[in-house]
Amino acid sequence: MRIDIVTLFPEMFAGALDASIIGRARTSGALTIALHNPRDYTRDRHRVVDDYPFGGGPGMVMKPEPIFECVDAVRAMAEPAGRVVLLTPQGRTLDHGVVAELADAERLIIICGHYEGVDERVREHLADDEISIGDYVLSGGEPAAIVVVDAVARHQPGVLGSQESLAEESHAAGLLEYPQYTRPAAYRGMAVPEPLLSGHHARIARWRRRQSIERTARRRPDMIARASLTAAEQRLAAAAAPGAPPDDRAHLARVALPVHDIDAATVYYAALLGDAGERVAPGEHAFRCGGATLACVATDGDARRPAEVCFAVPDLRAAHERAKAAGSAWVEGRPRRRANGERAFGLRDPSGNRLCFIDEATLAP
Ligand code: 6GU
Repeated sequence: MRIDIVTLFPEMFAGALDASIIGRARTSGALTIALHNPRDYTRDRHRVVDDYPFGGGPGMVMKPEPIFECVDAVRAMAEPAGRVVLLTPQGRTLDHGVVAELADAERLIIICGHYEGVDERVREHLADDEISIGDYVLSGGEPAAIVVVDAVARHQPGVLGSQESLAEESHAAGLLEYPQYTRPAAYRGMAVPEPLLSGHHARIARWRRRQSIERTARRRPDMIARASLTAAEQRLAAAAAPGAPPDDRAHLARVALPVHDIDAATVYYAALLGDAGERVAPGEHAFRCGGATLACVATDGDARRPAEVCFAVPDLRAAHERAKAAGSAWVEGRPRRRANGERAFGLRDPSGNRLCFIDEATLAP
């Protein structure tokens, strides 16, 4: 990709375009950048690039001729003609989608606005696009050009390693990045979260996904609304949203009642509760009761099958530790994934009643 930058202050780009990823992209040839000064395209002795606004008012306006002539000359320097982007606080706001769109072009010609503005004829008859990098005013388009070039360079093939591109994908998916840590594992009493040290890939991935969702829900509720989340993830996001009550306790999620005849039980409980419920599996009919579910489960001829009380918890590991320490009659060795996708473990209370704990992020809908 080739990017031509039209600027009255090319010296502002020294360094910014030479180091790190942009520098690497230029060295590798993935990106070509050239700077052009409209002042070099003036024809008067004083090389004037700005003038007073017609109609009066504060500040100066960038004259049209040096910009038009500069862009004409720049266009002729290479193929294709390129898309002309005017950087101005009045443009559409840069975001991941706009960056991806710009990055698709083979060539961009970026004009940096200055002073109180640019003659309207540049906007109307020269620019194909107008872009702003946020709702605040910069003294000129140069810092914005660096932002645009950096963001666009990251999309060029071969510029990022596969590791680096993960951040891109995360933002494209509409979520903020999860927290990152490196050694040492403990520094000034600040510990790295335990799941990251576990070496257990699935557990690490779960922890990171959850951190991304919670962080996005807390900081960028606008992004969460557009992200694609499972029902369980939506509950996580809702719990983390600003203003949601803090809650790390166990919730009663489901009571599973054994029934001899699932169809007769469905008719009975539908009449009893005034609700048709939902057949969630051939042998299971669920009734929503507030935040919890009453599940009628066919015994399949096992007359002694006991009822089961299930709790949803944010931290299944902590619940497992508590279950072992509390004096349970029996605790399943470790949490497992069940047929319905829930991560859970079973246990029995000292009286032999069947209980289970479910990771709330995996709770079946
Ligand atoms: Cl592109 N230019 C200027 N001058 N100010 C801005 C901007 C651009 N984007 C946000 N503020």
